[in-house]
Amino acid sequence: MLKLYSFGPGANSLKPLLTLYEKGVEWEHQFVDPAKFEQHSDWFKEINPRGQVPALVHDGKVITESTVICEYLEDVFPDANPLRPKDPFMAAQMRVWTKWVDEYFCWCVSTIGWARYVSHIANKMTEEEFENHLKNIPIPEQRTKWRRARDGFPQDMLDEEMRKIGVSVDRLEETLSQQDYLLGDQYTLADVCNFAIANGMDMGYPELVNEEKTPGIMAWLTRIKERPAVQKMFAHTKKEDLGPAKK
Ligand SMILES: N[C@@H](CCC(=O)N[C@@H](CS)C(=O)NCC(=O)O)C(=O)O
Repeated sequence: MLKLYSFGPGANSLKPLLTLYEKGVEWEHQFVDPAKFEQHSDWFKEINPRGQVPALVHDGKVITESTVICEYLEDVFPDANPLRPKDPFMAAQMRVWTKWVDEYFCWCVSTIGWARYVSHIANKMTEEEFENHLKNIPIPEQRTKWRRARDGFPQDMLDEEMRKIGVSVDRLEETLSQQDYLLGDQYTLADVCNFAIANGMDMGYPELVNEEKTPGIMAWLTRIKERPAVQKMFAHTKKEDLGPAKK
């Protein structure tokens, strides 16, 4: 039994969704509704005490951390459309890319996303609702992030994160202007994990990601979106189709 808990096709949740569709295995999806803060509910924290998605449950065992989930799926289903190079050196290069997403690229995009979008959710609550809600958030750093989403992020922090987004875009373009995928010809978890964060940047950051400045990234995004598994995933994994999360 394989069950994924996720916010649907975006950011960290997108990584295992893409991997599961590429693998074509039997699995079940449970949508965790961020609008209802279901990631901080007691039932979900029993699955992931950190109160974050995605989380995978396989035969009663819980696997967390989006990139780790993808590697786990690769280990359990190695023959179904391999997404990790067999060559140890190339596998190491893949992990340099996935580590970079998790430690650098994802964070700057996330902070700007919180300032732009999560701030609206945080500001809809009354002071009392907000303070009560904070008590359900298990990670102290996430509590700070929620507070900043409500009160405003320091401008120097936003400037620095925007600078890092620029660095990230340049790094991706440098490679993708020369080859189809991040490791060359093979589509791997390096692409899955970077795509999960980069998808939509042409709309969110049109001044940075566009046909003129970053043709390599644009072609790579299109190439990935044209993959049958990716098309199927986006067609099937709509938030509204999944309904509210149930225990
Ligand atoms: N390092 C974790 C990060 C997970 C994460 O940040 N999840 C976000 C969604 S992309 C989340 O659950 N945010 C809700 C919250 O923290 O309140 C991973 O890669 O899985």
